[in-house]
Amino acid sequence: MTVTQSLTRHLKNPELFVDLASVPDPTSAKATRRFPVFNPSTGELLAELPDMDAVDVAKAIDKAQSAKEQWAALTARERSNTLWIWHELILNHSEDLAAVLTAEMGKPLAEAKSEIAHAAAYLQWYAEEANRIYGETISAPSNDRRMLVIKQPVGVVGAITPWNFPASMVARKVAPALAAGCVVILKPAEQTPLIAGAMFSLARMAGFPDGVLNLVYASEGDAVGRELCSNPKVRKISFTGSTEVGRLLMRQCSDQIKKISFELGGNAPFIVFDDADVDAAVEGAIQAKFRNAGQTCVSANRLYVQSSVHDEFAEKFTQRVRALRVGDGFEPNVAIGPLIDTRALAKIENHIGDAVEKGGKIRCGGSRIGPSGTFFEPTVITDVVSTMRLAREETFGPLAPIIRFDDAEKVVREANDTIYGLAAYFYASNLKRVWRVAETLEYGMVGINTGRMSSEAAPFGGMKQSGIGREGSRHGLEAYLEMKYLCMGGL
Ligand code: TXE
Repeated sequence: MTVTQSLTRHLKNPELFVDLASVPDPTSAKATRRFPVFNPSTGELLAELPDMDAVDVAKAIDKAQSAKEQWAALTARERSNTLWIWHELILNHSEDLAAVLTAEMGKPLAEAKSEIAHAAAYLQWYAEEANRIYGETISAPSNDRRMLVIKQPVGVVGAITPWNFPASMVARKVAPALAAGCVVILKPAEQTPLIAGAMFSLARMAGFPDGVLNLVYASEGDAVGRELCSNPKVRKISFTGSTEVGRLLMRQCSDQIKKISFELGGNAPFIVFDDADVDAAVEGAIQAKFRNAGQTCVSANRLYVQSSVHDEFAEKFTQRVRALRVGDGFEPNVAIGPLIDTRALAKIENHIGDAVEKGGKIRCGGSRIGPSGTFFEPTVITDVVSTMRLAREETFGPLAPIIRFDDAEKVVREANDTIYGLAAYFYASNLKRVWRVAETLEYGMVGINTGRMSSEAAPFGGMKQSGIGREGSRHGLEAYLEMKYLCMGGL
């Protein structure tokens, strides 16, 4: 790997990250093939990484397989201790880690710092949780038998992570897997592999035995995904990304009935009822929509606002959006960084074009910023109807469509009318309404009078085509454990 000055100039301790070069075994990757990583704010080249192929992945799987028994044989306390050391190292290097994140992903430095803290919180949570893997004893139907349930690690895990939260997604998968006694092969997104490398570099310092954590860099996911899904030594795939790739991986895992955990796309409704605190709803919508430039799977994709509060909400919200500063994540007071790539720009433009053609009115924003780069103005569109593309598909960008509604029962049905079921939000004060709406929304996570709910202590994941399984909390640990029933007879 070669790391350029464009990256190291942001770091207090560049040596640590230059040392990344030795994280993947350099002899295992084809020496001649490299792929570039760019800063999306400036277009600068940050690094060139070895582009690994299926053969390299197979080697990483073998390495993981050979470390499996050693890691699983440690006591829970020993595994927990190593996770704690990794947690401490991440905290100690959090400034540099945040800088790497901003450089390769573009998000504002303050958001990058909060993501590193969130990633560290997963390590802390699962360092604690490693000591709380419990089995069961069951009252047997006859006295000559004893019946027990024990939990054991699944084994070798293949993890594939996306670019939008490239640090916390790594921690959210790797920490519970390690706590459960599993070993991992991780493939980070091609746009943001450096933060994963930096975290693994610290993991090596923390003292995880060789082969327990394996990093695979690749310029695209297809070959790596195929090998992880088809290699019988891999017992589980944990994936966060698009629903489309999730479908493909599910098909590829079907031959071996491989275990899967998927966290996929969303189309989150954000409903403001007439009994809501409008100012609080505006703040909640700003958070739920514009965090990470709208590039989150739980981003408020459709804002439904009841008629009697619609104009007040639209006015106040638009004013707040106009004030959001767009720019390079390293500049002070920037709230919105660049989009990840030109494909993302094209998608948002397509959604705006379709909405305007069908009667949507742009209240602010609506255009790219500058002749080059991937900056886009935070945009509000009103007069939106549910049939427009921006209300049916996940935009994954700083675009907030507002849909006016009258009927409080009908709006929940409309909110549920999507193939997705990840996150939903609503603002209301009437207790009866709060309870009914919370129960009726077909979503894995519901934010009530809040625009932010992600936490290491809570189960994150979706219903319908938004995924399978949950990450975070004790449920996230169960995903890496096999349940074994033991029956002892002749007593
Ligand atoms: O996702 P991909 P993309 C959604 C969001 C976004 C859209 C496309 O709507 O606009 O997906 O984003 C790896 N086998 N989300 O194209 O392609 C890839 O290398 C195995 C929501 O970036 O799914 C990367 O590591 N792996 C989401 C990861 O999958 C493959 C976050 C995600 O990339 C692969 C990201 C293959 N054939 C996008 N093809 C969320 N849930 O937060 C790609 N990959």
